[in-house]
Amino acid sequence: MGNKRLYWPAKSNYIPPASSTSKPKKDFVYDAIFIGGGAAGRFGSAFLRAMGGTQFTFEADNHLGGQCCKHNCVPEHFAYDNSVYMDHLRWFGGQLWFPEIPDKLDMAPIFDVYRKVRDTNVYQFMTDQSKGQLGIEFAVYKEAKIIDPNTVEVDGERYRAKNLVIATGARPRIPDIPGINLKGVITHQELVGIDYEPQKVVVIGQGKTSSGYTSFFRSCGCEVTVVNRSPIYRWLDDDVREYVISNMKRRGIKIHEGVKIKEIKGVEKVEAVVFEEDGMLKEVPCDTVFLGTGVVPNSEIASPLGVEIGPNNEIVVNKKFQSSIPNVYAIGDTAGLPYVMSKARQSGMIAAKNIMGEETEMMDRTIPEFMFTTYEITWCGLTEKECREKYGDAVIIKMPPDKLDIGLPLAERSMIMAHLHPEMSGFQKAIIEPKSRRFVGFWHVGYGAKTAFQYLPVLMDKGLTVDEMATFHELFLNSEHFIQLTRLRAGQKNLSNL
Ligand code: COM
Repeated sequence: MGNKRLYWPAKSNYIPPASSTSKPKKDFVYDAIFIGGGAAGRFGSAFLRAMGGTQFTFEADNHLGGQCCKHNCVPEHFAYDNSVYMDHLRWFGGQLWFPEIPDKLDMAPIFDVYRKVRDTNVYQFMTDQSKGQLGIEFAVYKEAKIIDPNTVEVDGERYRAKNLVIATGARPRIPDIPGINLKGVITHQELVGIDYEPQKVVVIGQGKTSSGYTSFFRSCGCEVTVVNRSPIYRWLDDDVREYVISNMKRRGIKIHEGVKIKEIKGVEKVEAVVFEEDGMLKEVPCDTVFLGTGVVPNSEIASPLGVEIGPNNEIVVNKKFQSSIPNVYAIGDTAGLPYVMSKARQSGMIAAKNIMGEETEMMDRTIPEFMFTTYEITWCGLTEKECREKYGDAVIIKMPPDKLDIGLPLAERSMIMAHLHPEMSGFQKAIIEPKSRRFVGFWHVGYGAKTAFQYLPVLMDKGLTVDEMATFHELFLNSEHFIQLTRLRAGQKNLSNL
């Protein structure tokens, strides 16, 4: 897989109290043994217990809750929140009542604070909730080895179950580039342990996680250069993409797309990234290279079983999350795309239901997504282009309208920007299939709309029309303006753009 080095995940100082964990039973056949107690394994274990099943969960790390609280979602959001404050202070400094801030702000203390809180709060919560409220039986610091589809071995002892559930997550994909092992080449997992102050950062790859960190580095005042093999953010609607990228450039992030990385240069520590662009060799000096090159599922644990493994190293599963051996399930990132929390947790639930005899498949619901730049970008459903390709037409409701640098959308967190830098207050777009008058896509760039996107796709899947949305109640002034804008058009027999 091109992984020439191990990854170095951040360490924590948390020590789980012995009373919170259990001893697995040797002369017993569990309904399921879960290997891995991250989001997928923890939710699967909890659901199975809620249904009256017996389980035991072996976790190799020192806590339940997985990578999310350690070096994935929580620090990503923590960095993003810091980034928004710093970014806003930069743009507002010296205006209204805002103080000026220095050009360079240190990020090491930001992560020091994060680690301290993580070690005291998050792990303890995961342990207490899992044991006390959910009744999950688990042990930590336990590496499990699979012997056969009903048996695992831990610390030299064998334990049996009717079903095995593999929930071992994924790791960063490390590309095969000369110089990849130099000091200063890091992934988001190592960033949270950073002990020096990056000044010049090159970000290789722009995934949905590295995008937020890219903006974070810039908000801290680093020189930031993005290099990517193909055009970045290809999954976004064209208008949204243009808005997002132009704002990244405006904030001083340099972007090189369509490049071939040749080398990461340095003696002991990284000094520059060399790449080819338009047939020319270019070199960007840096002290940090941040890898945003995707993830690889941790499926190796299943190799003694000979289950089918897919092209990205994932365990191939059906919609019940059964592998090619029916009583061996794989859930969460181990089962491949999509690498999102909702799939991780739902896959645990679905595996548990099937194990307990309730035949269930993952529903084909539209999955909402989000990513950070300095904005929160949320979306569900089709792009405008996809709608036109699929239905031959599209009606668009967007704010601000074309060619208007107006201070709208206007709501919490975009209010001051809308008054001081109106063209940067955000962008949103709803996509309607005009014949049926149904929404087929929603897009939002700004702040505070993420929660709505947990429910919008469900409404959309149920056939939400403009006429129905026009009857919804907005909480004015609201982050996403979809309700009020729709109401302005719903009276039209033949819908037109707004
Ligand atoms: C979230 C971890 S930090 S879990 O999904 O609640 O286990």
